[in-house]
Amino acid sequence: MVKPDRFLADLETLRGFGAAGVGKGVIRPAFSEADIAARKWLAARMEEAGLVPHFDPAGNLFGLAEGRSLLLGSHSDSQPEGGWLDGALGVIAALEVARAARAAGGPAVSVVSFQDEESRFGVTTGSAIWSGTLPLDEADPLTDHSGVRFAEARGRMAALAGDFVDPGRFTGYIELHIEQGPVLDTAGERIGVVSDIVGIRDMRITFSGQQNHAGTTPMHLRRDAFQALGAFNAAIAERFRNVVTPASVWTIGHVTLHPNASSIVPGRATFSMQWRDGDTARLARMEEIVRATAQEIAQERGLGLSFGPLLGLEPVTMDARLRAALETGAEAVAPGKWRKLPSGALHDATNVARLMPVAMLFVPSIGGISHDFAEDTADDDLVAGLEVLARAADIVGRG
Ligand code: HGY
Ligand code: MN
Ligand code: MN
Ligand code: MN
Repeated sequence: MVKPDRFLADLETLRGFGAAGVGKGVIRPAFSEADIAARKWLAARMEEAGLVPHFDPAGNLFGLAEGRSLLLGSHSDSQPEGGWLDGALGVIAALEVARAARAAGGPAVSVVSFQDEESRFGVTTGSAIWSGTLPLDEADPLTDHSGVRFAEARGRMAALAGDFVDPGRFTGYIELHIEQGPVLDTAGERIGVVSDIVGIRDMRITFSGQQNHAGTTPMHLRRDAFQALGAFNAAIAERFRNVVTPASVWTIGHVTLHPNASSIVPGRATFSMQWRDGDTARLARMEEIVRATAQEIAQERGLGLSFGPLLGLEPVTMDARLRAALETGAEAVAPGKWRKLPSGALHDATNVARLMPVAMLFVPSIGGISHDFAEDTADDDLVAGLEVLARAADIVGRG
């Protein structure tokens, strides 16, 4: 049997690595001191649970059961201003289910905490590398927003790293995660069984204009990189209108102006352009609009334009057998208080789906808040998620 108190205590301990001191928030980006310390603690907890801890070259941490096993897990790195449960919940729940499975004499469960799911460098970098979506030699030159290269960051864990784990030792993958949206919380439901996960495209775009004096440069003579960004943002919203659906989303979340001074006309604007949708064709259509609009605006305004590497993942559908096990568990633990729903957030399961059958389940996020220090979930919903995961693992393992 799973032990909710031990599970909640481990969750609280993990929160202490990179605790932000605001709400229950954490600051535990991939390969940060807090992240590496947390992974070392997780490795020790895995060993205590009778699993063999194993780091791979991408910084992913596995807790390996003997022989073939079901893989449960998520990620333990966080966004720059992260919630305490995003990823951490799935890793700690996996550890608790692995302990219970071992105590019950099987079926065997292994555990994983993927690295850089929060995409400080690539897009869900650690599981993308492990699954072959992103070759390590293509990941190494990727930089974070401050210019640190992935190769340098992963070098901080090189002494711990062994080979990549053979995916063939796992029969499937199930990930417990917070919903990170408003659906379950608004409906007063406790469990979400995921049907599919959206696809994503993410790229950096740079407009290069003319840095100049903010007082003496007449407006009609300016080649202002921020004005180009503003025009781009308005234009894509207009041009997406007859392409997107209410489920389509796009975000300009990171902007660097150069030189970023109030009395200087910005000479350069580099920004992240990210869009998500459940349909690959629509993602491609949105890309055409992004590129064409940026080119038009650069041309009209006499600015330079460059596109960074386009990173992306396709939409994936969850495995029917694993999903059915989750539905059985959900009906047992939260009868009438669960639903099937798509995931608008990206998860490591998207990459693992290239290697084996995958499925996901959600617990509610209070107020639908995530990627924010205020992210939280009621303890009894966290425990309900743990119990559904344990039941599903047992059904699948005995299948
Ligand atoms: O952005 C995402 O969907 C994920 O939480 N990293
Ligand atoms: Mn996550
Ligand atoms: Mn996240
Ligand atoms: Mn995620």
